[in-house]
Amino acid sequence: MGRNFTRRTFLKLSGATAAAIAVSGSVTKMVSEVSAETKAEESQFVRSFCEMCTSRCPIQAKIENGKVTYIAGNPDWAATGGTVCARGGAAVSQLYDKDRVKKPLIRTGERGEGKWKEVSWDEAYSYIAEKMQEIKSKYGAESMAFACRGGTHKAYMDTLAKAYGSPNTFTHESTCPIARTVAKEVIFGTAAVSLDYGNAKYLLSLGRSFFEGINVSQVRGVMKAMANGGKLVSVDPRFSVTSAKADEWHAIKPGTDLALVLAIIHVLIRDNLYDKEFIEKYTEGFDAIKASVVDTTPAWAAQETGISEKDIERMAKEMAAAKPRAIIDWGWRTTFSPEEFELRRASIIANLLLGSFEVPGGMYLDKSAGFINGLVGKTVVPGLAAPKLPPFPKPAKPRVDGAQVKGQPHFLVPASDGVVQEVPEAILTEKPYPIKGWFVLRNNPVVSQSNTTRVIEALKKLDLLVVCDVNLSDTAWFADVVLPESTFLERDEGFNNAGGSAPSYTLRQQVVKPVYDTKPHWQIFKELGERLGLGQYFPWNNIEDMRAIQMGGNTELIKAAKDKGFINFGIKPLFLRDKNSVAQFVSKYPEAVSKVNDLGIIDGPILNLKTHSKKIELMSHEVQELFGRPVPIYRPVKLKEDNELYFIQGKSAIHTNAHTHDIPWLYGLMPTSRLWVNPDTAAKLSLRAGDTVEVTAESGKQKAVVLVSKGVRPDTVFTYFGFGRVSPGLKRAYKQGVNSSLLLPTVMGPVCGTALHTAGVQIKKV
Ligand SMILES: Nc1nc2c(c(=O)[nH]1)N[C@H]1C(S)=C(S)[C@@H](COP(=O)(O)OP(=O)(O)OC[C@H]3O[C@@H](n4cnc5c(=O)[nH]c(N)nc54)[C@H](O)[C@@H]3O)O[C@H]1N2
Ligand SMILES: Nc1nc2c(c(=O)[nH]1)N[C@H]1C(S)=C(S)[C@@H](COP(=O)(O)OP(=O)(O)OC[C@H]3O[C@@H](n4cnc5c(=O)[nH]c(N)nc54)[C@H](O)[C@@H]3O)O[C@H]1N2
Ligand code: SF4
Ligand SMILES: [Mo]
Repeated sequence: MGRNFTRRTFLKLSGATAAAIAVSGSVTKMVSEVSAETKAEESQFVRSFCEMCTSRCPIQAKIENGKVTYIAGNPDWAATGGTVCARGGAAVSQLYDKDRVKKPLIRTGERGEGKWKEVSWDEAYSYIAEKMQEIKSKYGAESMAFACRGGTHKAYMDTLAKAYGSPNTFTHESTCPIARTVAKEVIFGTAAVSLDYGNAKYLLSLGRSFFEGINVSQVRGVMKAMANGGKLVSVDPRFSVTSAKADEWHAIKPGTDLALVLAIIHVLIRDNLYDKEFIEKYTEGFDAIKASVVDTTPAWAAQETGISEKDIERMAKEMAAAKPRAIIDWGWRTTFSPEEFELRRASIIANLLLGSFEVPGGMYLDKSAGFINGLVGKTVVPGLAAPKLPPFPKPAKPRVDGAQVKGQPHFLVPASDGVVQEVPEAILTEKPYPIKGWFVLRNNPVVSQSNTTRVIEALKKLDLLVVCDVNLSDTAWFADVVLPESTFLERDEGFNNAGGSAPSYTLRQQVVKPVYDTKPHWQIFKELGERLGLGQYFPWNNIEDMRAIQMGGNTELIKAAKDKGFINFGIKPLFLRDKNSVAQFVSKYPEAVSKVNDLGIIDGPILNLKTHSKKIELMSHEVQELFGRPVPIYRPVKLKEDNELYFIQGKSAIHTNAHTHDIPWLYGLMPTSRLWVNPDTAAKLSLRAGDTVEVTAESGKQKAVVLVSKGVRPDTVFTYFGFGRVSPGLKRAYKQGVNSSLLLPTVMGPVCGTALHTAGVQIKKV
């Protein structure tokens, strides 16, 4: 499983020299080349992929004397260049943290009192199974909800939920990117569309915080584009690290980005700067868009956004000059204003007007195994197979949030994600029916959902709360049972689909044996399933069985993945409308030549999308029918009262969401957060840097220490997300900094159920 590495070679490279040089990707590459050549007795590097955030970068972990001592990027993974971010490197500190949950816990005191007894796994399973059966017989299986953040664990969780009989499975997506997901589905008939940053000539970020909301491959893509002369424009109410690195920073008024995008579309159409040929051939609904932007002039948008008319005109023209390699980023966390859906679809429409689709430096359809096999006409890349399972029982009731339920407001939200904020609502209101039990894994809704106080109130009403986490998270603090999962460095897993512009699979491998009495999620779900009499839905014995199922028994591929940490199939990034990349693809797979048209491109798939018209839909009949919104229209939203300040948040480069703040190394680097206040605002309120203020919103109050900075608009305050933790079990992070979620109301945007992370607040010195 590990990379072979002799003790002698290792010693040669260890010590100060290796420590000094090992940070660079090229050196880790050198190390791995040495190791690959050397047949030896000892494994020193194990390849896997990181789980310190959702980017899941391929890594290699160095082991010395049975302990992990260092995490580097997988040197063979081109997109990250063998690098990791600070959080990835700090996985070691999470692994050996003495404050982790070491054994399953059952609550002995009142909920939230912090009184627990350590129990065996057997006792924990019995307790959970008994309560789950009780909930099923008293209220029906649908009264049990299951939530995780998406990932490799989701399939196991969903299997347990469906086998048990509940339709209510959730991810955290409605608190994150659901608006762009639904926008893509409406326009392309699929959400599997990505952006090629590396080849972009013009990149407009509407609060996409590349250098703090990190995905290492994307960061490197943006850096490559900039190094090649590409322009980066940051539109953000605060001076983020991305704003600092950008060619331009525009401190937009929060919640008005849609006006900017509609003005850009206006200019592109008004001045005939759009890609007419592309629009005519591949899209539907241009006339409706054209009619809708007649009045969205730069002069109008300037009043809404605070960005000057001249700058907006110039931006649109510069984008047109850079087309098709120009991108308005569709965002990652898409939760600023209630009109997120419209903002994200307008951004995609602007990109389409620029012809920025299936070309380098533009948007592209993900090239999955199925996609590639379809082009070639036979299987050249294996898809990830799933175990054959008996049919699931039909749930007695539809989903509690109405996702994909006809006639319900969340009809367009994928049922595989749902609208997770509806869980606390259903617990509290018992509408449309009560939720009585909640199984939460790798998700911390007490901090990551809005209105912490209300979420806690809901948790207190549950008959059963099971939390599977690596530490005593804010949600775990209120649980009946805490199941400690082995950290990602301690667990083997099946394959993870890591494809984008070409198919690839990464493999998670156990780097060291669990330090404490913990288990991997797949084992937890299987064992709990068996305890519930649902063993037939987990028809495999161990993870090797699962890997074999996924790879259709291809042992060679499994071996290759274990050695390398991933498998790809030697396919270079494929952009269907780019002659060179198509030629390259056809030289590898000559069978695909029949798909190439007279222009030397492959456009069959673009003309055969899963939309109603089979084309790209600029105007949506479906959204028209359901919501009376055929095209994006600017609807001004009131996010604050006159005497309030906009309250916005963002990711810090050092921490992940509601996860890492208690991890010793990362806590050491950034133990707390401050509230950014503009000097003019500070002067008005007689505030100085370091003062403590009370921040008041409709849903609660928080104390915050002020940072006076011109890096935020005078009408806005900013803080990094994930601080102010409420679990005393997080001994370091507890109550450090601002819990932004406590200040946010539970508001859902129309069309896609996205959460809202902007609120109006008042601040006063205390
Ligand atoms: N280091 C690190 N990396 C991460 C994460 C992490 O927690 N830490 N989390 C990962 C996850 S889950 C995600 S979703 C991504 C998030 O990646 P992004 O979505 O890029 O990052 P955020 O910081 O959430 O983005 C918010 C930015 O938008 C600005 N903003 C707020 N309101 C507005 C507005 O109305 N208009 C505009 N234009 N800007 C606004 C904020 O000031 C902030 O800079 O990062 C991922 N990577
Ligand atoms: N106010 C406000 N709220 C926000 C945001 C914001 O900017 N402002 N951002 C939103 C965004 S973009 C997102 S994505 C969500 C994220 O919020 P969540 O979906 O809750 O995800 P995380 O915070 O990444 O991690 C959740 C939990 O996973 C645990 N965990 C970590 N590794 C493992 C593991 O290997 N196994 C198990 N079982 N558990 C593990 C962590 O300890 C943590 O308790 O928050 C959203 N909420
Ligand atoms: S971006 Fe950082 S924390 Fe996230 S997976 Fe990659 S290395 Fe790990
Ligand atoms: Mo997110």
